[in-house]
Amino acid sequence: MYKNEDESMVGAYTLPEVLECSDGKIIDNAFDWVHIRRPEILEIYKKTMYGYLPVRPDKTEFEVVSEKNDALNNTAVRKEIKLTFSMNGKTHSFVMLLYIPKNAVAPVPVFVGLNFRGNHTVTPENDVIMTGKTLDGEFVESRRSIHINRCCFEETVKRGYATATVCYHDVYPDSKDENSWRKSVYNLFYADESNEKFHTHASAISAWAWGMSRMLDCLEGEKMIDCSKAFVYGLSRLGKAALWTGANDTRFKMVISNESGCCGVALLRRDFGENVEIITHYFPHWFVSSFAQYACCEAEIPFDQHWLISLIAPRYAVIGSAEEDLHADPKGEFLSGAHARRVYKLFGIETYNENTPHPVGSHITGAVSYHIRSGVHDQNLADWEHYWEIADKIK
Ligand code: GTR
Repeated sequence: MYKNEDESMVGAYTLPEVLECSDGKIIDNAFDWVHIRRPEILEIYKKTMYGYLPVRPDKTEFEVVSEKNDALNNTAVRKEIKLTFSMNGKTHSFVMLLYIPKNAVAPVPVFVGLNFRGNHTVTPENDVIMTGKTLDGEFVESRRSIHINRCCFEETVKRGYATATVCYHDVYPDSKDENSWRKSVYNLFYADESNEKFHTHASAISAWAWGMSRMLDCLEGEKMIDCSKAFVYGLSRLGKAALWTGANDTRFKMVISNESGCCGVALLRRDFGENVEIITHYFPHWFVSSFAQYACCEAEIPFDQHWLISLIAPRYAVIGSAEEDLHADPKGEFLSGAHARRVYKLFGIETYNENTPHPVGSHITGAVSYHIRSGVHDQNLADWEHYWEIADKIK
């Protein structure tokens, strides 16, 4: 499959107009943006790309399955909470791992994110419950703590934030296997329709977004957490999910895309890195099936990804790239943030533009922020330094 990673081969492209409504009206104020254009764009994304999120279930229960008051070297209160959803005579549940700073004297902001390989893989603690569906035999004890750098829980807590995570497979197993959606949260809401029919209107990314909103529902019941300062984050495919969560759920005050790349924050029309043909071939279940029609013809997509950042306005959108992560198109990620600026301007907020310098290692701050660190595709301390810096301004 074709993939370009040569900047000199990137041709000219025209971005679709974010402020122009489908009836031709040009939006010039925040009220019309919020009430006319924003809902229109959200609907276009649901129909064309990410599908429709499930609704809230009839019944939700939160059960604390473990609690420890001296977690993370006595710096945190740790809870493992089982979230169980019931609807149409069926149930679905997953376990959330939560750390709250032990010395907090008032409710603290919270980071909310999914993890790839189980809650036990992102914590240094050896008594955290192993989570994650056994997709390929990888959910084993030997993988404990392999990804602690991705979440940096100890440092997050030290800086005065709570932090919560769930394994994404427990919300929707990440596989194009046709039974996956039946093992996902969508199973609660649909009668047994064919895989083909299901994917005309739903996707794994929407399920993951739904899961992060349900995590926030649960956190709203924690008296030491200030949910008016909830920050959703994610790496790569989970960054795509974090963006979609923030677009739908305006309770999240900050939305962090860590190297979300193609169909995340990167501009689709810039022919660089992963493209629609590649992503819909390997991961068709991330999108509604009709999105694959745009393989090799990105210019025909009715939107581009600066529209997705615009859906976050006027809240904080945080974009992180890595220099060597060409697959995710760091420049396309930067430009997407820059092109969202006219929507932020409707709210009287100035954000960075295409010409703002952003050398490797630098941080652009503001309501739309950007950083690019050296190194490869990952989420680590250098990324978190930037996220905490923005979060500290909100705190
Ligand atoms: C890749 C995929 C990317 C990105 C990545 C990840 O294989 O092509 O879009 O999502 O997986 O999630 O690590």
